[in-house]
Amino acid sequence: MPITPTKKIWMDGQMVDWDQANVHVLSHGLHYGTGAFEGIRAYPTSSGVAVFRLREHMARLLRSCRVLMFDIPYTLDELCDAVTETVRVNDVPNGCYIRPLVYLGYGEMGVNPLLAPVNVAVAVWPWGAYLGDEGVAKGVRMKISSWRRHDPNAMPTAAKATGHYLNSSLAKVEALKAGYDEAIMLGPDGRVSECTGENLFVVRDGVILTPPPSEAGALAGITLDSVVTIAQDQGYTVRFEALARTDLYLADEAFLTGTAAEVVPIASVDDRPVGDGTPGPITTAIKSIYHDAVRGDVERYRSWLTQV
Ligand code: PPE
Repeated sequence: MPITPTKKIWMDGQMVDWDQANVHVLSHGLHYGTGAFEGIRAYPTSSGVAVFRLREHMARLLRSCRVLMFDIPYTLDELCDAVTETVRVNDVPNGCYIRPLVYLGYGEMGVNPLLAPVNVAVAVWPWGAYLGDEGVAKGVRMKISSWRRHDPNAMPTAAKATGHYLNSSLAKVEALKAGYDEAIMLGPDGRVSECTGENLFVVRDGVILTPPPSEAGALAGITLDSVVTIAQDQGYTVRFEALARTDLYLADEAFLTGTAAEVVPIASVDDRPVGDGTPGPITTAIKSIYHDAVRGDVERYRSWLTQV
């Protein structure tokens, strides 16, 4: 998806012009995937642009750094301020996607990361529906990937590390080349893990099920957490449960969640329609409440928003 440039990118405490936000080609992260990042969205609300669950995202970034042993020179408050400041200076009244990135920079080569400088950047740009407007409206066609998700003892899946996404890219390309919209990956144990950039839910007999992220080697999604709260507040039962491939084929409803993707119905898995192949009632209800919550239109969830 093409990037629409904005004005400034926050780099190590400085606001740098978009076109000047460069790094050296021998930066450590470029060679070894030594980075950690976040994906956040800011939305237009009746009282101006607001960032959705900012603190939770930046806390997860710090947890990623802890797992990867990156000595990040900023506090949680400083990182949150860097985000709100970047959103503010870029003047994005319709909201934006926000990409905080911690990466090992220039000065050291070799896989030992401990001596490489730790750099931090925050960029924002307007980003539309990650899986397309039609996918959001009608549901996306999913394929179970031949690529397995990481074994948590090979890659620390609790960290949102840049290097992890080579696996996602392989699965995404396989799915797209085969004519699908997105891939579902099974974990090393053969149970359902997650998608290339989203968590996954199914609905069966009115109960909402999703794999427990740490056991499934999936990212503990913040959208997942928001959706679980919304669903429980609506009176639905939500269970964290291991899912087999056939649970996807036999689901009454299924949907994806992620910051970039938001809440997206699944129309089919491996060419088997989910339910009747159109978005089901529980998916539609949750998608609609999420849509309103991120825009500040649900009083109960106002505390999820940080005004910039
Ligand atoms: N799993 C993966 C692998 C993942 O990358 C994401 C977010 C999620 C689950 C959902 O997490 P959360 O956003 O906290 O609900 N993927 C981000 C990156 C997408 C990209 O292509 O870049 C995102 O949605 O921002």
